[in-house]
Amino acid sequence: MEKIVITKATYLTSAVNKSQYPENSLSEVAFLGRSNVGKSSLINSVANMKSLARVSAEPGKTRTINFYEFGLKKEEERKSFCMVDLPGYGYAKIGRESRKVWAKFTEEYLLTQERLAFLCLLIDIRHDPTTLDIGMFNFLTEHNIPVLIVATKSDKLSKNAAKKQLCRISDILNVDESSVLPFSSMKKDGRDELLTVIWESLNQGE
Ligand SMILES: Nc1nc2c(ncn2[C@@H]2O[C@H](COP(=O)(O)OP(=O)(O)OP(=O)(O)O)[C@@H](O)[C@H]2O)c(=O)[nH]1
Ligand SMILES: [Mg+2]
Repeated sequence: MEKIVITKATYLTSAVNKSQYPENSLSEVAFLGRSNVGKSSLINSVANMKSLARVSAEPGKTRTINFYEFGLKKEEERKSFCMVDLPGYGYAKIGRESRKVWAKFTEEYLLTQERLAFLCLLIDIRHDPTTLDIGMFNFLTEHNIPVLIVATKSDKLSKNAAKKQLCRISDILNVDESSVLPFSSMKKDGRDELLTVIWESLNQGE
């Protein structure tokens, strides 16, 4: 099958409320998950860029909703869309007030953005989904937001251990094993698969 290539990857804008969202009509794919799970790294690895999105070993790096415009090409067809990096949740060290504010603007995004094609919920492949992850997953499905589970940092486990843990993650979230995509930003595992899912989710001619 013909590969999907990236023709464009640029930072658009950051927002903490709806009035600051970019003024375009592009479909969006959003990334949500615990702080430090690898959301910003995933965006960089898809873009083939080192620091399009800021990455940090310290959790709590991304504190606004960040929008990135991507162009894709497959054979002679082109599509464009936005990747949306949402602030991580579950980071204990940030104050309760900031946590509330982040939760509020993330929720506003999730509940009002009509152009959201689907959302990737990221889970560290080394760990079982936490209560927060499960709560988030239930929230998304209750609101009919299409979700793809992405199991990040797959390079940190052996093939066998990864397979076992993918099973556990899908069991705990009660989804089909095929709907959990293993991903490594370091090794770029899962990158082509994710691009295919994104491509299929976008309308033609966009
Ligand atoms: N080995 C490995 N490390 C990764 C991978 N993805 C991310 N990391 C590391 O995990 C840490 C956190 O990555 P980020 O991409 O900043 O995580 P984030 O989810 O955006 O975090 P917040 O912005 O704080 O919510 C960094 O030290 C990354 O280098 C991966 O696929 N493999
Ligand atoms: Mg981040």
